[in-house]
Amino acid sequence: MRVLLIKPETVGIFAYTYLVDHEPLEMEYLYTVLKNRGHEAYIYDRRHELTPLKSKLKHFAPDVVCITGYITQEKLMIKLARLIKRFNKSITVIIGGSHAEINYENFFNSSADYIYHLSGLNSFVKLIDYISNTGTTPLDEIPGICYREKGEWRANKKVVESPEDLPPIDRTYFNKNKNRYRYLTFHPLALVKNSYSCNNSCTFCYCTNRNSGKYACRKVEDLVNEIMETDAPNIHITDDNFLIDREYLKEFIELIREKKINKKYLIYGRADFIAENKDIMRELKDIGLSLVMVGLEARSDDELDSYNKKATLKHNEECVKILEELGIICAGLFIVHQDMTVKDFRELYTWIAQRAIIPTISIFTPMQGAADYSRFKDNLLTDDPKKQDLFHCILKPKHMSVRRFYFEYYKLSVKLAWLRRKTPLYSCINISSFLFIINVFLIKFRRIFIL
Ligand code: B12
Ligand code: SF4
Repeated sequence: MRVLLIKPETVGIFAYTYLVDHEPLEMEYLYTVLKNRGHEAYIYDRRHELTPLKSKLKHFAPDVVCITGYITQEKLMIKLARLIKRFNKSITVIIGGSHAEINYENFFNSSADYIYHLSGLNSFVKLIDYISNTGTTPLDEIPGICYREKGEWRANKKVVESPEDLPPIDRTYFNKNKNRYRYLTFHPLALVKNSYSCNNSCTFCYCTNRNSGKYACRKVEDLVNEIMETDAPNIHITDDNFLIDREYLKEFIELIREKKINKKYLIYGRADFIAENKDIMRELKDIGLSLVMVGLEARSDDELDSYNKKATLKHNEECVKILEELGIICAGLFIVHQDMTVKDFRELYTWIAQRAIIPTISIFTPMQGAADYSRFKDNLLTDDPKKQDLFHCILKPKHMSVRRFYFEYYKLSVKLAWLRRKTPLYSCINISSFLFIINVFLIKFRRIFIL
């Protein structure tokens, strides 16, 4: 079969920069699985490829189209599915990805034939075999898929999976396009997926509920082998929390040394682990750990407790100190919430400004699929999924108007960005970074007329 793999265009602020741009790893996995089953697959990354959808469908003539996407892309994914069916209703359309995994019902009003709601790909293999008439598993026995039966959607049960089942990835697409991919000065940059879910349960977090809430990771040797075989000097391990197990990390460090791998690593990690495991952090720095995205979230224990963070302000303080001492970039992630006063915004600025942190500030968002969602869902100012990008105020602020809240939020973000403007991490930002915005506007304008 011929299978078209669509990575839709970015929605929101990330569309306006090429300074944070990642390979379409999920599509490279689907490509690998399909190639291994003898199918012809093509990655159509609409963030970069300007060919209109219709021409792509005409020239590639797919039997099946797979569409991925995040929450902000929900409407776009539905629209793409509709246009594909309008072009040729015999094309089978499968929707999947992080958003569909938990919120698959949101796609019941789409023209898709199947909705895929798992993290792993074992069921995808079964589904593809079913569609190509080479399989033995009937539809109702394929876990993690939704399909229509007599006009009604039917959702098969989920299963808990492990990333150990993912196939060794085929990086042909990455190798062809690697110069695109970067995280600011870390360029070229490859993504490596090593785990599903997280074993903590912060109430705002969507990721922890994936894979039915069960954390699972790959064997260290598999991770290290993939890193070794990936032709990129910078590796972003996408695990929601890579700093979980001391013994696992010791083995990781040992293997990286043994195989003499010389790369830089970007990871996500928790403040409490960093605060309590300085020795491991020192070793990780020694083998190339360069940046940790760490959810510091707030500057008081009460706020941290309200998120069920299970880490304290003391951990945060210690974590920032350790990362500074070791020369690892602390990319601190913070949340501003709707109970904050103007004074709270000011104090948060001061707290961050006084410490060695390169911050990203998000607005508290009860994301559909996160624990907090049911608590707040009746009070949301909008149910537009595009606004669930962590940069929109979708709850009514307690002490100010929504407009004032945005003003305080942008003031805080811009002041902090200005304060950190000389950090080496931002040294790649120059005038051409801004010219790129014009380019994006032109592309967006063109897509109004030809999608
Ligand atoms: C790197 C990253 C980014 C990169 C972009 C990466 C990229 N290549 O596009 C950047 C920094 C730009 C980014 C931006 C955003 N991101 Co982001 N990002 C991630 C991160 C860390 C890794 C994603 C990744 O590449 N994973 C690797 C791939 C292989 O795994 P996967 O996507 O889970 O796919 C697996 C399965 O889902 C399946 N699959 C995927 N698609 C399909 C399709 C079909 C048909 C099938 C059958 C299967 C299938 O195959 C894979 C096999 O394991 C995740 C968190 C995480 N740890 O996963 C958040 C995450 C995906 N991001 C998220 C969000 C919210 C955003 C933003 C909206 C907002 C923000 N402030 O970050 C923007 C939106 C940008 C956009 N696309 O419009 C959420 C998505 C939640 C949701 N409900 O969709 C996540 C889960 C984090 C979170 N905060 O909860 N992100
Ligand atoms: S915020 Fe981080 S530590 Fe908390 S549940 Fe999510 S991934 Fe885990």
